[in-house]
Amino acid sequence: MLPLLPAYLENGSLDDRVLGLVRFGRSTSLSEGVLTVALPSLGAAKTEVWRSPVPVMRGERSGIAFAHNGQVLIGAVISNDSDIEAAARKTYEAIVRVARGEGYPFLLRVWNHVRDINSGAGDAERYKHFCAGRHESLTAAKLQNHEFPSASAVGMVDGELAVYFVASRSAGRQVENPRQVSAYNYPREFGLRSPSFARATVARFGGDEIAFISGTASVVGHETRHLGDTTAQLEETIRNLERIVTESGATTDAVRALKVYVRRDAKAEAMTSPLQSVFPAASLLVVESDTCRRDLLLEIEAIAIR
Ligand code: 3EB
Repeated sequence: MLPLLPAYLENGSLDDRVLGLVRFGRSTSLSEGVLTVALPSLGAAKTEVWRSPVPVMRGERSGIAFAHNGQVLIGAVISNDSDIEAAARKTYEAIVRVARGEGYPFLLRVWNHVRDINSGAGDAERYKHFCAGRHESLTAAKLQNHEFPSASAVGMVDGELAVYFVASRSAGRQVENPRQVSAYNYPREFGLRSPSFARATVARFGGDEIAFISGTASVVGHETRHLGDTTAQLEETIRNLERIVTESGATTDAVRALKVYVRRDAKAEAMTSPLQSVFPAASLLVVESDTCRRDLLLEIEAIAIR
């Protein structure tokens, strides 16, 4: 069995063993099952490909393009609604409906891309509206805090909302980071509705255990650390990653994929070698994007396998 891991490639195309294919570019679209998100890649890798060990079944329902293989379903959806709260609400309603309808009711991992994620002041920030819409749909679908999927939520420069996700036939195990307040318990200053995600989810497929580590940043407790200092934020983020990897039952050697989101003015080249020395087996995808807090200069997600 191939483990459920993404490959970060220069290019790629769909065939009958591809569960999901995402391109990182300058515009946002969903066409013929291929999602393109407006997050320019800063390296050679521009495509995320999820291969299946067995042929997949492909479909489309409620605006979601998906493929499944008997174990997992990977779906992609975009919304062109400029009301980001409504876009998030409808998108998450559709995700839950399709995941359950196709027989993959457990959301393991969700990637969220929000245009101009930091625009708007205070509670009017687009990210906070996104959080409100997501929260409303997930709680309407009867998900408890400890059932939220792992996630990332970052900015993009075109479109309104683009989301892709991995859902499973059997439940994953949610893992939190003791160095950090659980996002769903963030205090009121971070918005009327807390961000609905787990720090990690661990799933078992055949003999493999896969840990999906959420977008991780320089947050300790609930506070951003090291304002304006990219190097120190990277170091703090690595400490958070090491801890959540350990809490997930994996090791730093078992981290196989890292996606790095960096703000325009952060130095992306300086991140590669510290990351490769801590996570020697990881392949890297580096993209330019905003993060969900103005003061976070970078966010890093990971996938580990055992
Ligand atoms: C943080 O630790 C950084 O809203 O889905 C990371 C991962 C972050 C996911 C989300 C937000 C999300 O709070 C931000």
